[in-house]
This record gives sequence, C-alpha cells and structure tokens, in this order.
Amino acid sequence: MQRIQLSHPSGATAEVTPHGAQVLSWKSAVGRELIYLSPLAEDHPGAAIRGGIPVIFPQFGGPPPLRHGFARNLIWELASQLPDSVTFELSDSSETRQRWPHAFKLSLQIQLLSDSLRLEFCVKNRGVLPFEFTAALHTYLRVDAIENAALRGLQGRRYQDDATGYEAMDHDPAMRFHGMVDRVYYDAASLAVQLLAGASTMGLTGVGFPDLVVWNPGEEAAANLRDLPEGGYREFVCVEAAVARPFSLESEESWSGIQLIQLMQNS
Ligand code: TA6
Repeated sequence: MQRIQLSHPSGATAEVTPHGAQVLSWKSAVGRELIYLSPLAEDHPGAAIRGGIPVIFPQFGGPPPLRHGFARNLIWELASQLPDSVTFELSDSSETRQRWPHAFKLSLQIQLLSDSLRLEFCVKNRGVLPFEFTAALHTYLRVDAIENAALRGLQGRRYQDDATGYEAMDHDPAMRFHGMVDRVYYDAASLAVQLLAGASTMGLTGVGFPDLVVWNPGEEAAANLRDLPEGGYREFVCVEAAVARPFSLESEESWSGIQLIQLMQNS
C-alpha cells in the first residue's frame, strides 16, 4: 500500500494512502497515536481497510451489494500535496458506473494543523440527471480502553439505534460503551462532542454534514469481524460525520462537508 507522510512544524504527523483516500495514522506533537488502525486490516486492491478514516460513498450502511459504497475500496488520484496537507480525487469510471449509474467527482482534502486534523469532503454531480447519495467519514478514534471511554455532548438528543432498531433519547451527560453501540444522531453533526479516550480527549465537530454516527461493535459482534484482532474493539470508538439520509444533487451541483477533530488534552 502506498503511504504518504504529512508533517506539521508543531511535530504532529499523519499518514494517508490513495487507497480509499484513507487516513491511517494521526500522531500528536508528542507522538501519541490518535487514530485506530487494525493490525489485521486488509490492504489488497479492492479491500476495505479496517480503521483509519474510511470514506463512505455513495451509500452509507444499507443493504449489500452497495453497503458502505465503493469509495473506500478504490485508488484515488493524488490531486495536490503539501508537507501538511493532501487532496485526493475520485471520478466515476466504467467500474463505478456498473455499481452505481451516475457521473460524479469526489475530492477529499486532509489537512494537518498543530492540534487538529481537518477533512473536507466534496461531491459533485457531473451527470445530466440528478442523483441521491449518502456518505460518511467513518473515523476510528483510538481509546486506551473502551470500558473507560466516554462521549460527551449528546445529552437530550434523539437517535436511531441500529443495534436495537428503535429510536431513543440520550439522557446521560456522557455516553459509555458497554456492548454494541450503533447510533445515528440526526442533525447533530454540528454539535461539539468530546471523546474522553483515556490519556487524550478529542473534540469533534462537523460543518455541512447533517448527521453524527457513533459505533463500536462490542465484544460479541467484533468476534465476527475477521480483520479485527481479539480485543481490538476495546481500542476504538467511531465518531462519524455522516449524510445518513439521501441527499439530492442536481446536474453540476456540489455538496461539501467538513469534519474537524481537535486534540483537547494529551497527557
Ligand atoms: O457506521 C456504523 C456502521 O454502519 C455499523 O453498522 C457497522 O456495521 C460499521 O459501520 C462497520 O461497517 P463495515 O462495513 O466497515 O464493517
């Protein structure tokens, strides 16, 4: 797998790959890894790499064969590169049109700042007809131990619980992770949430993305994920900026969304 290194004068670094335009690593100025990448992640052509920041397009979740889309499986083009930022692009091809019959252009700019990682995702409809898409930045954040992790900032928000199939309301000031968590919080991506990850605390916010998804498979479901080692589920929480409901783009129209992840505390 081709890897591209990014570095910031502060000492922060990141590693990205054109495979899925995926972030694989983000390290703070003192060298602490903030992103989870499975040691069993498959990286052969066409694979979905488990961990990092997969780009989900044109379908978030939903039924196979398009479940979680194809953008994460394909090699993107490197459009521009600076020491601390990189932009990848992906356009429709005969391969993508076989799976999803639309003309599109995606771009993802990944920018390393002194204490933050900023991702800007753009979708353009290059066809003559409108199309609908759903999408996500499926960010795997590293936690020291899942049983001690907590996510703050979602109290009083309604969510669709994909683990139970029901809608529910978050009553707790801090969400904890005991077993599977698979929740879509609609119209919540612009909230400032904080992940208490152990030694580090990360703040997340989205611009343009409507929805926020929180996922950890828990022990039981993790055992069915062949690209996750035993106990691997204890080391991450996915906090995703998402377009979970279909968004329509007219011909030549564009949409863009940003996910900003800020390191707030690092001991
Ligand atoms: O974003 C949450 C989710 O859709 C979960 O339902 C869960 O299945 C997860 O993503 C991982 O999906 P993947 O296809 O990467 O195994």
